[in-house]
Amino acid sequence: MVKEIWDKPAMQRAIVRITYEIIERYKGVDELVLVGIKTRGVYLARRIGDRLEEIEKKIIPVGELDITSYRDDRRVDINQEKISNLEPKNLNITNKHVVLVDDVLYTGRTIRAAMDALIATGRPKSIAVAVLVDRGHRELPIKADFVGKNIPTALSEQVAVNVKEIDGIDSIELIKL
Ligand code: 3GP
Ligand code: 5GP
Ligand code: MG
Repeated sequence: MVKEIWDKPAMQRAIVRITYEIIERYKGVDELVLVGIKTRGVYLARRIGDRLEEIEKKIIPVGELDITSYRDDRRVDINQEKISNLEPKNLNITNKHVVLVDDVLYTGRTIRAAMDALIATGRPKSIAVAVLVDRGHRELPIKADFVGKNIPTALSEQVAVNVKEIDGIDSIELIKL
């Protein structure tokens, strides 16, 4: 069973709100770097970055992070060298306020892995987390600083976050398996 929770305008409003919350928190954007977690977090980070640039009239660096080799539960080979896939390679995060952006926050393991991957690359002044959906069920002491929507879920449910760049449509659906 699929239930639509948010349509495109609702998603856009959440992104605009998160953008203003970021400006308020950091009192501007001068030391800000956004890092989107692949795959869909990247598109959300770009949208927040575009909005920030429109409002603040400044360039906001937006990076992309692939945390696969930093996961504690998915690593193919535990001895495999961890590859920090922060792109672009010349993105400087040292002494910056980094906001990690992802679509869904669930157990928190992705964000933990992302923090490891970031710290292997530089020494940020601070790290915060922005997610479109917090679906609960944390397994680690991790919280989001900026949340589009809290959607309490059962373990048997999934939240489908569709972004037009990949899925052809912007929407959030709750899927009961
Ligand atoms: P994303 O990489 O675009 O964020 O986690 C890998 C992909 O699987 C994610 O896409 C996510 O959208 C999707 N996914 C859907 N439901 C789940 C789920 O319950 N757990 C995880 N880990 N991923 C899910
Ligand atoms: P965590 O590591 O916090 O358990 O899960 C977060 C990551 O897994 C996110 O990058 C997200 O893409 C994916 N994820 C976990 N649960 C869901 C879900 O219900 N829906 C979607 N779309 N992604 C999920
Ligand atoms: Mg994701």
